[in-house]
Amino acid sequence: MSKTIIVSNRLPVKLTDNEGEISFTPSEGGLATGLGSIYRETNNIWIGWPGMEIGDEAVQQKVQQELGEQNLKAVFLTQEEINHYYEGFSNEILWPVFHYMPTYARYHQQYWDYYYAVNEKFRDVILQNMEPGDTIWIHDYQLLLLPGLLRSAVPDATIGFFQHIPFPSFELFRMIPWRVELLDGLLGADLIGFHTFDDARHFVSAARGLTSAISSSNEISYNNRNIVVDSFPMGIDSKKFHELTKEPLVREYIAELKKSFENTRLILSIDRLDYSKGILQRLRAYELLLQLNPDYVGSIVLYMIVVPSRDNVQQYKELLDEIDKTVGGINARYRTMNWQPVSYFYRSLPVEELSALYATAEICLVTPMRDGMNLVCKEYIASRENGDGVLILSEMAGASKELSDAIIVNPNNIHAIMLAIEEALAMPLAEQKRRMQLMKEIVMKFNVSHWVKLFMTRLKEVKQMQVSMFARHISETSGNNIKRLYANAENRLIFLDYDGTLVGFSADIEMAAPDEELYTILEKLAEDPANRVVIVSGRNPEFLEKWFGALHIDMVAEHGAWTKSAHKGWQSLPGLNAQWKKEFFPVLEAFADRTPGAFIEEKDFSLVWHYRKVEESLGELRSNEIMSTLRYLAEDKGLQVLPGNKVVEIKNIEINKGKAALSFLQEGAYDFNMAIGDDYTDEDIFKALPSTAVSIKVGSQVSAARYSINDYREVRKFLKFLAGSNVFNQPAALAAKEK
Ligand code: GDG
Repeated sequence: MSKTIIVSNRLPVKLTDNEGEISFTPSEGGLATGLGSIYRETNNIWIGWPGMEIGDEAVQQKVQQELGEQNLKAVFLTQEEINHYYEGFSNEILWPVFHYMPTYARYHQQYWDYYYAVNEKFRDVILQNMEPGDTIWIHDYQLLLLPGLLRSAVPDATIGFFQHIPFPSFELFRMIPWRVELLDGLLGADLIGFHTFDDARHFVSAARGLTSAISSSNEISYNNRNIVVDSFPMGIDSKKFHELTKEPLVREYIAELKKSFENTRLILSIDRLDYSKGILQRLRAYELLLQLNPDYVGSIVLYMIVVPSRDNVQQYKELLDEIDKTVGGINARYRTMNWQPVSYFYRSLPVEELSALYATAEICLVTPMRDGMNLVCKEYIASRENGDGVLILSEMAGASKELSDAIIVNPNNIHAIMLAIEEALAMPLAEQKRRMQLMKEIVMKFNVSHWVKLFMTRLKEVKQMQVSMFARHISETSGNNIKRLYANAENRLIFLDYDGTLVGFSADIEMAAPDEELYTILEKLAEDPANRVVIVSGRNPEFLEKWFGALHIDMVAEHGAWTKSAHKGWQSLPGLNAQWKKEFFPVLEAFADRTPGAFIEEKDFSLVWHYRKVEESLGELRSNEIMSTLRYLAEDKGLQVLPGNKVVEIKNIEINKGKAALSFLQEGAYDFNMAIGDDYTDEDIFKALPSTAVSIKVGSQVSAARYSINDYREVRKFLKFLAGSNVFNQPAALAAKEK
């Protein structure tokens, strides 16, 4: 029976070493609870580092065996590995850059070497435990290379990846020296999940900008595989937090808190010690509040818990010092005989105390500078038994995308945070309840089990989508079938698009000229008297004539505006008008003038605005602008505005590759029809051909074609195969997959 393997840096356990006697307790984190429903079931497992260096092999074996009883499997790491892979690469490079604090990053080569080696170590443990058909779900930034490493070892594995921290904008990500390797690693997954749509968008633009990946909305095509990138906002175990407040121990804590803070209103702040959490800015806003509102003195308290974390790292030590000083300063300046403005704790609390604080505090102040999601704010909402309370939330936390009924603040704006606290303190109960109710519905519904279900279902769908796309790929079997039809036919009609189909895409349109190999292929096809070969292109007749005029083939130029039968002259489609070009040219020129790299190609019956040399997203933005500016005007004049591969083309509505293909079809009785093309405009031919025709889409986009093929190189191999050669040489990965 196939199983699911969860992989994360840390196993969901806490190990304690009692003079060599190692024992462990399950950890209660949100991820552990959410995934508990998976890894504790049947033969599923969770692989990760147990959180402690265990050098002795006998002890390792014992721990491994005990963990095994809980469906857990340890990856043992040395202190050296932890220092470089985890504290070094993960926390001194990826963490700061991904949280928009690149000045904290330390790009040491050694960190990278260990990061790579430890990711390999994780891969090896997975391989020891994995069987065909298993689903692997990898978590977080410590394991960015793992999907790719695993993919190379098991090409058809089902791999999901979820990143819990933000994915920065392309401009920041590109600063990392090993950026391409990191992307290549991540792109080994089938489904890549982030908390927010913005993270997903940033990832897609980094992949497009730094690798050969191409994308269409949230689908990426890379190394002949299709990968989906999506947002899956993580939830908490909301029922647990909701119920917890009813526990007797929690009631006791609540009573104690109420007693100790009688007549004072609690403002709660809970974070791990981290510079991304905005702890100092929060303290400054609180101090400003006291400074400007002396009447709050004695009546409010900031209850601040900072959970120890990474405090052997210099930046964290400095942050801790600074927090200590700031809290000390505020308390020293504002305290009275029987009141202290900040109750500060540097330690971790049992979950019951946490729950009591959530239930008691009137305000929860969550103001990170950046946060992938932030679960504290969701836990606060789930714990509000009376439906009152106010959440102040940073717009830089992923959670702000869902919890829009919080008071949303910019964490860099100390004054705005101060005003938000004032607003919260003054908020009428009815308004508090209205907002809290809306947020609670979201937190209860989009809980952690819902999140797990969404991710796993999507992963299955992605795999199915890949299989159905793969089925259309020309394989050895379908290739042989097509060759049989070809061999048995006496009268064949073959349509071939040019750019992107017979040659690669070049930034310079003059450069994409035919080479020797292509001439040989076309000559071989054309010399067979049973073949009628037609090149159907968007190029103008001059280009086609220069390149193919000497061959015995037919040609269609400008998408059907011009036609030439072998060795006869060019003929234009009757009744075409080109007057409109005068009016449209200046508009396109104005767009080209404000877009470096763009240029206009004027053909007899069409105008083309090219942006293959323009910065990618600017080109796309401009092409959309052109289309919306010209659409109505064009319709009015009987023209069409069509998006193509890095072009926008305006032409007469009568011009259509499909119509051109039909007129060829009507000229003879063909018993084998084939069309190969990569462009939007080739879809018209695919649709115009009879359903028995062999229509082949180049690239992996959605298409009306019956088959697909990867790129122009494969097209050439396939044509050689049809015209004589014995083997259809497909890529090794493709062949392996089909067996
Ligand atoms: C990463 C991302 C993303 C805190 N103090 C105590 C305690 N906690 C628990 C909270 C909460 C968790 O720790 C903190 O979760 P966050 O989401 O706030 O932050 P990170 O640890 O940085 O987590 C983050 C998350 O992954 C999930 O994807 O939201 O953006 O950075 O559950 O309750 N628990 C106990 N005592 C404490 O003193 N028992």
